[in-house]
Amino acid sequence: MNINYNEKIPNNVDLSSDRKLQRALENWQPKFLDWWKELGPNQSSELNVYLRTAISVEKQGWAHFDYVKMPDYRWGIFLTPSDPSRKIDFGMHKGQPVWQEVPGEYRSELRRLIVTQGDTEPASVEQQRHLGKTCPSLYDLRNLFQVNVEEGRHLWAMVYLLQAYFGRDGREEAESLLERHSGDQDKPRILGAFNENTSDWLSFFMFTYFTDRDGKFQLASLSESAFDPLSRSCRFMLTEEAHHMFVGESGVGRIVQRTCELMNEYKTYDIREFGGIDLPTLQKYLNSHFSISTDLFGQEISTNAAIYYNTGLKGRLNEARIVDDHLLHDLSYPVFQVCEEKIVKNESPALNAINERLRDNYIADCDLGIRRWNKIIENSGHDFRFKLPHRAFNRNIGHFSKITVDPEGIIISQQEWEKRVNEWIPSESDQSFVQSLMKPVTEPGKIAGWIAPPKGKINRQSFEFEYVRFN
Ligand code: BYC
Repeated sequence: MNINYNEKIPNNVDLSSDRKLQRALENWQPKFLDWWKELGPNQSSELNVYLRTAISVEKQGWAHFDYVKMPDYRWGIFLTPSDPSRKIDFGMHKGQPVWQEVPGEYRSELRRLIVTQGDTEPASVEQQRHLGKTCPSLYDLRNLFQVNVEEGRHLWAMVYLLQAYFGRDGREEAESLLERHSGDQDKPRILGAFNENTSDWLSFFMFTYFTDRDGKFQLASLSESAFDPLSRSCRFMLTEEAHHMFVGESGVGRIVQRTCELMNEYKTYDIREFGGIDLPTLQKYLNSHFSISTDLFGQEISTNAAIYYNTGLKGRLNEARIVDDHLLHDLSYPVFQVCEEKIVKNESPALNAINERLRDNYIADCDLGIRRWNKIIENSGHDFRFKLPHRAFNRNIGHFSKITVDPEGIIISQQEWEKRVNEWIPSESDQSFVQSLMKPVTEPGKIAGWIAPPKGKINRQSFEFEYVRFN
């Protein structure tokens, strides 16, 4: 079904045929807009931004680019086309047709998964709301806003599921998604990483590289769900998510590029006084964002995850491509654990290790970008190399939250940690230095001194294009 843009809420779910649901969503819409105006990008309502809007769910040509004032962005509900022959690929219902309704016995687990996913979307918009004031270029400002409106749309995707399939509870949850706020003392966002500050653009690029990548892996697992509307929502969200990770990878890559240029120009690693971010500081930001995002995969051994898998609610990455029985009752999986003051790999029941397996997939994917950033350094003639810290480093969730570990994975005392932590994660002075570079550049074709201009284009528009108009 095509997307209908004549309705108040653009959609490809035939919303007009369900008046009750349509009314419920139209009732939620002004609340969403109030939230956007209050906690979305600061002072952005009057800006004309060159944004892409989804106009179809087909792989080719799904997006349309034009200037839009963000409060007028057409947030809508888009699911990938349904496949009537789709069967459940894993768990106790393997081989049965997927569900078009929520089975009563799984209602609360499914709602919890959808609420957790939904909660992260507006949280990230809240975290990034002040960044517009210090954009390094119009190109970057536009990318920030693109990410923000699409996170807003991802919230719509989850709110649609809650309102369409969970009745009154779903409507209440949809309200709560706008009532919890990132960093709020009384009503914080659900997952740790979404209560952290994203106060500078280096943090934004690291966040879109590492934390949005958790989004990619979680959405991919949820897209395996036996609950077909959730699966189809997540599949389309993944299409948009790719751009967010591109923003992260290319953003960090451009900083590394500029850092190397300054190192070559001034023949020193210590380029802070020349307005660049030195490589050791970048490594500290990387350590911090990687470890916070690694927490987002939950406990290494998780009965929740086992239940989600066994009941068909949440699968593994690319479930159908994995060669095993897709039941996992008799299989094991290697899990890092603490044993006699050392971190070792132990075989654990595979069903309980679902979170850890996804974390492994994630870490391998994170490493690919690190290699590309290292290539930039290598091509500039320098020996420094970035490295992902050990998965046990700086953790707040799971086995490793109880111990202190250096980036190499060696267990150290709390005292040693406190002595050395500033070598590994950004100290207050590192953060103030990075913050001191954050001065807005809003002239088309101009860029801040700590980041290189992009090589690529947005919809064939070059870097010089006026991506955001201020009048
Ligand atoms: N922070 O058995 P466990 C995205 C809690 S990002 C705080 O491991 P489970 C995006 C847990 O709630 C993707 N608490 O739990 C990115 C549980 O509490 P209870 C978001 C945490 O449920 C950028 C207890 O610890 N989507 O899309 O198996 C921009 C036991 O843990 C945390 C999803 O996450 C934490 N990090 O695993 C915008 C997918 N971790 O029951 C968007 C949906 C665990 O003891 N969520 N706890 O009170 C899930 O699949 C699961 O909820 C999790 C946690 C994998 C997150």
